[in-house]
Parts: sequence; structure tokens; C-alpha cells
Amino acid sequence: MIDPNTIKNKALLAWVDGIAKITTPDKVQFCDGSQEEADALFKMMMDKGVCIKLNEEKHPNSYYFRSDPRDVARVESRTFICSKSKRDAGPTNNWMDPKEMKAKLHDLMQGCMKGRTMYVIPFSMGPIGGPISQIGVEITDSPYVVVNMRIMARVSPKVLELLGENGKFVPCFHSVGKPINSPEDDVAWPCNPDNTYIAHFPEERLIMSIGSGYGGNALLGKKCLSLRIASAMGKDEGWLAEHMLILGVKEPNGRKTYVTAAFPSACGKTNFAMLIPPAEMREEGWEVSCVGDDIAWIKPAADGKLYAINPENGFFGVAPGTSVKTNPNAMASCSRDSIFTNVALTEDGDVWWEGMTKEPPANLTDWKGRKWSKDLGEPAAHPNSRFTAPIRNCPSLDENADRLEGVPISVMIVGGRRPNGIPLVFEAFNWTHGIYLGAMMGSELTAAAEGTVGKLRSDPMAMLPFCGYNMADYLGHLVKMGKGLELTPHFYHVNWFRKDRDGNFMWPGFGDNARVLAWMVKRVHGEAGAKETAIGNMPSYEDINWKGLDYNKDDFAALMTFDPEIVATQPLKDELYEQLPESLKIERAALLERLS
Ligand code: GTP
Ligand code: SPV
Ligand code: MN
Repeated sequence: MIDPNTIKNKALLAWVDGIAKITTPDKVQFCDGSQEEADALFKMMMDKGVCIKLNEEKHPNSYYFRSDPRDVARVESRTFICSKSKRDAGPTNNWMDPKEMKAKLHDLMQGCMKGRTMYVIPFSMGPIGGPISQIGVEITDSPYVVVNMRIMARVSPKVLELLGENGKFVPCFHSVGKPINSPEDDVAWPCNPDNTYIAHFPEERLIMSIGSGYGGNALLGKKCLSLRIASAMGKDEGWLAEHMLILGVKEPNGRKTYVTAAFPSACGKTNFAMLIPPAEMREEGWEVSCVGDDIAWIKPAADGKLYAINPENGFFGVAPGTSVKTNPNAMASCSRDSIFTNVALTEDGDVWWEGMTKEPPANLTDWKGRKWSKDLGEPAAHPNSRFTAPIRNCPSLDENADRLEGVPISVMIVGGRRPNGIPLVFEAFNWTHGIYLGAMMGSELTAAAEGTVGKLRSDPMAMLPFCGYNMADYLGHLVKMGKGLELTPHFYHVNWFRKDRDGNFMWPGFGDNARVLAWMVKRVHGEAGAKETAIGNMPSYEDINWKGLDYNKDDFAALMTFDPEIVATQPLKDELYEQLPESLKIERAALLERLS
């Protein structure tokens, strides 16, 4: 706990005061991010039946939460970009006039923290004091948010010291929107689904979120600050905020190459970021290390290269499908000091989810608190159930993960879930062509957001739900950022998710994705071949390291074909396409010409 009398920043104190007057909490607590503070919050929540402490032997210092079944994922339909002009929010975002939104929120905020404690969380995205880092302060009435933020961001009194008297911070207001007017309101997972708003004011660099306590709706340092607000900052200041993982590849000769990859939500960023190459490649000396699994802030440096930092301090990872087979590093990351939300509970007080083991253990309690059996016809863990784990737990954490100025990026990858028509991998001819590939990206919708899972949708650069300004302007900004670089990263499109006629994945994926990564890294250094096609440069069978994998030439040929019709389809909304920069329209014309 921080004594408010020690806080020098007047703007911060005034903001907190103003919010408290409107929302009328029982008390205000300034958080310091310490273990003692978290312990006390967990104890308070356990006493109230809000969470369960997991089996100390199986998952030390870890806790289990179940959300309200109406509050389980990001709600894109309630997420707004409130720029002054509608044009600046662009054709892909929900927009509301800032004045109108503030009036609406103001009404909802009246007494909304009644009976609750208001927590004030000073945090840094990126290492505290780093040149690329940003400071935020989240106000929330959810103790669940406090204990999650302390894993996901750097929460510390040092942030306030750094702010000093006049330092700038991004104000992040959050409330679950459920005042305790009578004892029945004091539920385990308070929320207000009928009145949920996740509002961003990009010009003011302000975030206001009410009604949801889950994930990106509530942990405001993540998508709200580090993507939506940061993308708007990046546009103004000449840098990039991307929905990208960052990893390092070490070749047998010791050379290190850093890679970023943009895949939509629940499309394999965590898995790729923590990838362990197949044993045969490890024996040769290939190593992959993790810098981040979800967000990259990328800036050009004086040497003409792009450098990236991971602004986060933890992983908010999809649980289902994670196992010692598919992602041992993720399993190790959440092996202790972690929080689990909406997974299933075992009879000995441990966690389980679909895909963790082949057979579910006996006597599971599901994420809704029911005795689970297969006959329920529903998974025991919610498909968007997640673990919150400290980044320092990751065994493959990169040695430069904390470097203030970031790591130099040589490869950028985009990709999505494409069951057909799109090959495993191809290389863009140049930066603008790469951005074109990112702009035309599509992917099947996953459980990470509301909507019909499996439906193909356009998701430019995996930023559809996260771009804080006009998507067309954003794509134009990306094109521009490649200009004048001494060294532009090589750009690739990948698809781990192609299926055969029987609906089976054609590519083993996971650790075997290292084979694709190795080809890319060799390409960067001019040491691997490729053949030119209408859509980009592709590896031949001989260009891939196949040690330890029995994958025949014909299967590879089938995996690498493309369907000209699918490639030529322009998935973007017409309104967005119309506004695209001319350079991307030229890329499109050139593609159509090559295909004809
Ligand atoms: P967010 O945290 O929502 O941004 O998503 P993410 O991209 O980090 O998602 P994550 O890595 O957790 O993806 C989870 C899903 O992708 C699980 O269902 C995995 O089984 C699946 N997945 C990851 N990598 C692969 C792969 O190489 N092949 C296949 N077939 N599935 C994969
Ligand atoms: C995503 O949906 O891309 C996530 C999870 O990373 S959340 O933080 O909830 O947005
Ligand atoms: Mn994400």
C-alpha cells in the first residue's frame, strides 16, 4: 500500500479525487504491487469465496477464479474509439462522439463503486524508465484486476517516483459497474453485461471501461493502453504498437536473429513465442527464446534498424490446448505464482483444461462450478479460459528481454487460421508487399472474442480489434515506417492451420514450426534458396530442414499450393479498401496482374 500523502503528482491526485467523488467507493487504496499486498487481497477474496487457492504442491502460490458466464472474453461490439471525428476511428471501429460517450459513462459511473474499495494501480508498460516505456495509472474496483495487473505490468512505487510532480501518465478508469446497494449485489464475479463500454479517447490518451471484469476489457494496460492508445501515439510519434509476439532464433553458428509475428487472438502467438525446436534441430544447435507473446512496440533507432520491446511483464495465455507436449514452456510459466480463470478444477485442488492430457481426470468441477461429465456435452474449461503467469517463469526467456532499447528485428511474420487455399509460408517481395499481405490477412474467428467461432473474417495485421485509429491510416503508417530504414525486415505470411479434405491439419505445427523459422532466418542472411511465384517467394522441399520429421515431398507440394481465387479475394470492407494508401492499391493491381 502506498501512502497518498507521499504522492507528488497533482494531476494524478486530482483525477483520483474526482473519480472517487463520482463513484463513491467505501475507501481508496493506492497499490504498490508487493507480494504482501497481493497476499492480503487473495486472502480477502478467498474469505469471500471469490477465489480458491490451488494445491500448494501442484501449483504453489496460485489461485483459481470463475467468472460470470456472461463475462468471458473481449466484447468488440462494446469497444469504442471516441476520436473527435468519426473518420479518425475509421471504417472498422465502433465510434461515438467523445462528449456523448463521456455523458453516458458519467451516468453509469454515479455511485458505481458504492460498497467497494477503489484501487489505484501505478504501472509501467515496458521496463520502468525505459525510453520506449509508457506509464499508466489504472483505477479499478476489482481486486481481481489488481492481482492480475501486478503480473501483467510493472506495478511499483518507482512508477510514482518517476512521474514526479508533473510527469504524464495514461489515465485508465475501470469499474465492474455493479455497486453494492444490497448484500445480494456482493457476488463473486460482479459485472454489468447490459451496460458494458470499453471506451478509448485517443486524442486525450484516456481509457474508460465499465461493466466487464475479464481480460482485455479490464486489464487496461494490455489491449487498451498497449495497443489502442499506443497505436495512436505511434502514429503521432513515428513508432508502431503491434499485436505481435517477439522471439529470438539462435543458429548453430551462434548468430542471433529476432523475429516478430502478428497472428490474431488465439491463433498461436504464445505457442510460437515459446517454441522449442524438434530434438534433432536442438542437437544441431538451434535455439528459440521468448521476448514476448502478445504485443510489440517497435521503433526505428539511429542505426536505421527497427527495435522492439515487449511492454508486458507476464502472459495472459489461452489455457485449452496447452500441454507439456504442445507448449512445455507455457506449462512451466504457469507452474507457480499464477492465476487461472475459467479452467476446470480437479478433486485435489489443481487445474485442468481440454488438451492438457488426453483423458480428463475423474471428478472434475467445470468452469461453471458444476460436477463435470462428458455427457454435459460442453467442455470443462471455457474455450477462452486463461492463465496469468509472470514472464520471469518462462524457461526460454530471452537474455535481452528486459533491454531498455529493445531487440533489433530482422523478420516480420503475419498469418492466420486459413483452412484452405493459403500455403504454409511465402515471402513478400519487399516491405510494401509485406504490409499488403498483412492488410489482406484473414482468419477464422476464435473464442477470444464474441461471435461465431470458425467464421472467416478480415483481420488486417491481426489488429482489427486493437487499432486505436483509422485502419487505412494505420496501414499507411506501416508502409511509411518501412521507408528510410537502413535495414528493413524480411516479411513473411504463414498458415499453420491448413486442413485436408478430411479436416485434419496438414502441417504438424508447434515445435515443427521451427523448420519454417530456420528457413526465414537463413533467407535474411542470404543463405537459403526460394523460388518466385505470383504471390511471393517460396521454399522448395530441399530448402527446409527435415531432420526428425517424416514429411514427404508430395505432402509438402500440396501444403505449398495456393488457390488463385482465394488469394485474389479482397477480404477488406469496401469502405476500408477505398481509403487505403495508393501504394497498397498498386500492390493489389500488381498481384492481380501476376495471377492473370
Ligand atoms: P491471444 O493471447 O488471444 O492473443 O492469442 P495467442 O495467439 O497467443 O494464442 P495461443 O498461442 O494461445 O493459441 C492457442 C490456440 O492455437 C490453441 O488452440 C493451440 O492449440 C493453437 N495452436 C498454436 N500453435 C499451433 C500450431 O502450430 N498448429 C496448430 N494446428 N494449432 C496451433
Ligand atoms: C486477445 O484476445 O488477443 C488477448 C486476450 O490477448 S485479451 O487480453 O483478453 O484481449
Ligand atoms: Mn492478444
